[in-house]
Amino acid sequence: MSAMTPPESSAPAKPRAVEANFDGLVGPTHNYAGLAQGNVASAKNAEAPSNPREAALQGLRKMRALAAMGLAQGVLPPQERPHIPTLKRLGFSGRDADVLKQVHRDAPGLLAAMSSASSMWTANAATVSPGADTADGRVHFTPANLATHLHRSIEPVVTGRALAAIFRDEKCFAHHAALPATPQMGDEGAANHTRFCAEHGEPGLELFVYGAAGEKDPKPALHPARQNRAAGEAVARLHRLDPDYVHHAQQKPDAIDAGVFHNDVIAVGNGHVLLHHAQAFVDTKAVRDWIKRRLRGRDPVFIEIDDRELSVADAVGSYLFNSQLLTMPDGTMTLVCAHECQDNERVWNAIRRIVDDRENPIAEARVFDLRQSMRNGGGPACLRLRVVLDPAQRAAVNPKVWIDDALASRLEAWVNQHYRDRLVLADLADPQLLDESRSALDQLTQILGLGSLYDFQR
Ligand code: SUG
Repeated sequence: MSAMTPPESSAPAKPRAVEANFDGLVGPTHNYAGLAQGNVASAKNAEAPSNPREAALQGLRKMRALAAMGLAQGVLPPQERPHIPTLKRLGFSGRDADVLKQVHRDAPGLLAAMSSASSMWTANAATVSPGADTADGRVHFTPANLATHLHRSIEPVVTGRALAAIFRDEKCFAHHAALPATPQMGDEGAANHTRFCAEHGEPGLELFVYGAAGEKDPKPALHPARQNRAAGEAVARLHRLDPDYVHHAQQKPDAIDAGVFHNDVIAVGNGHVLLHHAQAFVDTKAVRDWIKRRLRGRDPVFIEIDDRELSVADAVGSYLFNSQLLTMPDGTMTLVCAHECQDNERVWNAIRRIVDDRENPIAEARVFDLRQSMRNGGGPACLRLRVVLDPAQRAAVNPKVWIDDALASRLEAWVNQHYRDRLVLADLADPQLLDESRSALDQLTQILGLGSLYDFQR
């Protein structure tokens, strides 16, 4: 051994890959329009007044807290709403104020759809596969086409631009176009995609959950199945995943009818842990057997909650399974839940049971007030996109989007300066709201170093 070689004990620990969470910043037009079919909270709160300022601040408090817990926390920008270019594509014309006046008069439903702040739910922004799983070692991104809902189907173009502006380096990141937006190819992104692994940087398994596939498969009777099997299959191909480590599982149609419009409303996985309700999958045994067979380097831990402990209605009302399950720097896991979990005694008892059980690594639950988003059916896990990054990839991310106390404070001040604290549907026709939103977003692209992201800037 040469004198230059340090003894093994003093060798620096190998820098590790981390899972970063990129939360969607709530946009200035956050409102309750009842647009989402099969989403119980969206229907229940339709036409209630919203508070965009509080919504954005609630989201920022969660981001700030997770960064303070030692986690890699990023932010994704909201989109430009109302979206005048789409309204023009739909035949409205004239100056922006004229367009708003006409659409408000002739097609108020279209105005609401073009004004939704739904891009805040970044679990639906894209599907992301870490470099440890892809054939070329790059992190792959496919924006979701969100084909089943008009208000969401207009997100992927700007989502793709935002992801490309943040994950710029082609040596580290591969960006795909959204899949064709057809009824056979509905793709809702990471909300129906779960990765299992021994450590975040190790090769993992990717589980794609779908609501609809072939003619012969059972279908929900009341609500749309928003994710198609063919979409998951296409994403797995695009991301160059090893088919041996990919599994496609069907969601229970009855659960979709009971308000489980995405898999992340009834199951959450992280590392070697899967926490799920008994009603999540058509074939739970097949999912578990596949994970047991394929997971490398660790035995999986399954935490199942059955109907006796919690009904699907309790799961949908509390969003327990939409908690974020996060690996802490010390290796234990923390469940980041919505306040609604604490409000329901049965749910809170289930969480206490999970945290007290030494057989699983979940050691703590943290509760956040995200009520503004929850009233539209968006919980903690809906608000974030997970991106596993090795040290070189992490260093290649646009540095201005990482949340620390300074950026959180800067964004809070920005929200307080630009956002209204009350919005009803009639306000969406106010040209002043459009101007306010554009000047806010113009400033935001500078704060986050995103260049000319929005149509109004191009
Ligand atoms: O697509 N709500 C969203 C909520 C998305 C939640 N995401 C995940 N589970 N990952 C949706 O249903 C409601 C908008 C309104 O009604 O105004 C809405 O789009």
